[in-house]
Amino acid sequence: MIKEKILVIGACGQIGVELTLELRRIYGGAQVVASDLREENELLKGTGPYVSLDVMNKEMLHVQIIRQNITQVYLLAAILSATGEKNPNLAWSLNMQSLLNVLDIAKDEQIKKVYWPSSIAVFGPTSPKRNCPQHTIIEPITVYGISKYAGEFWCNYYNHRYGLDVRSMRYPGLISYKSEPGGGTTDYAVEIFYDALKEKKYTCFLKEDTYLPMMYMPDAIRATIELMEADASNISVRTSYNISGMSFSPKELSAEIKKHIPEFEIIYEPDYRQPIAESWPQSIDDSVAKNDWNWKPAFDLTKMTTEMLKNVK
Ligand code: NAD
Ligand code: AKB
Repeated sequence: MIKEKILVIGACGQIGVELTLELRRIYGGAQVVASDLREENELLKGTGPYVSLDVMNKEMLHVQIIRQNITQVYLLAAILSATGEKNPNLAWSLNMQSLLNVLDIAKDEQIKKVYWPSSIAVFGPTSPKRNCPQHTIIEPITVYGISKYAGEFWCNYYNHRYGLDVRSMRYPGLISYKSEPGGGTTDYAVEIFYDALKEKKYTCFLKEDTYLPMMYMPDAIRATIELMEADASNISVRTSYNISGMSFSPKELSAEIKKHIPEFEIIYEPDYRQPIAESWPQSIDDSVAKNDWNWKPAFDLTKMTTEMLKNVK
C-alpha cells in the first residue's frame, strides 16, 4: 500500500499551523510537507519538512507535487473577508487561481484527495439568518464570499467531470490561540481574549448584538480530518458542507469573559466590518454534515472561553 504524502499549502496561517501539527501526529512528521509564502512558523520547526512555495506559481507547485510524491493536498492559502475588501482584485486572483492551479494539477497527477475550505461568507443578506440551511439562497456581498462560492462550484465540477475526490466545508469564524487570525470579520472573537488578559479592556469593531457562527479550533481541525477520512460513498455534498459549532454576540462573549475577569470592560466602535458581519447568518444548520459523516461539535461558548483564557499568552 502506498503511504499517504500530504502537502499543506498556507501551513503558517491560523488553521495551517494546527492542522499541519495534527496531520503530522496522525501520518508521521515526514509524511506531511508544510508550505507557505511566509517563513516557517516557530511551532512547525523540527516537526517535519517545510518548503517555501507560492501557490500562484503553477509550475513550481507542479514540481513540488511530483518531487515530493504528494498523494493529498490541503489548500489553505487565501485572503479573508476584511482584508479582501481592501484589495478585491488581489483577493479574487489569489482565492480563485490558487484553487484552479491545485485542482488542475491534482486531476493530471492522480492526487487521491484535495481539501479546500469554504466559509459562511458564501451567504449573503438574502440567506436565512437563523439555522441557515445547506441548500438555500446564496448571494454574497464580499469579494471573499464570491470567491468562496465560485470555488465551491469548481470543486463540484472537478468531482463530477474528472472524478477528483475534492472535499470542503464552510467554516464559521475560528477561535484559536496557537497562531493569529489572518484578516477576517470574526477576528474580534480572538483579539478580545488577548486584550482582556493584558488590558482588561477591549474595543470591539462589531456592535454588541452581532450574532455570528463560530467554532473553537480543535473542533475545526477534528471536523476537517473526519471529513477527509470519511468513506467517499458517504459524501453527498461536493460543493461544501455547512458546519456549526456555536453562535454568540460580542455582548455574550464579554459576559462570559467577565465570569473569569470581573473588571473586564468592552466598548463598541463598529467599522467597515459591521455590514459584512450583518450580511452573514447568525447560526448554521449542519444537519447534512451530521447525517453524512457524523459531525458533532465538542465546544460551546463556556468551554471555549475557559480554554482560551487558560491558554492565551
Ligand atoms: P490565514 O490568512 O491565517 O493563512 C493563510 C496562509 O496562506 C498564510 O500563512 C499566508 O502566508 C499563506 N499564503 C498567502 N498567499 C499565499 C501564496 N500565494 N502561496 C502560498 N501561501 C500563501 O488564513 P486561515 O484563517 O488559516 O484560513 C485558511 C483557509 O480557511 C482559507 O481558505 C480561509 O478562507 C478558510 N477559512 C478560515 C476561517 C477562519 O476563521 N480562520 C473561516 C472560514 C474559512
Ligand atoms: C472571516 O471572517 O473572513 C473568516 C471567515 C468566516 O471566513 N473568519
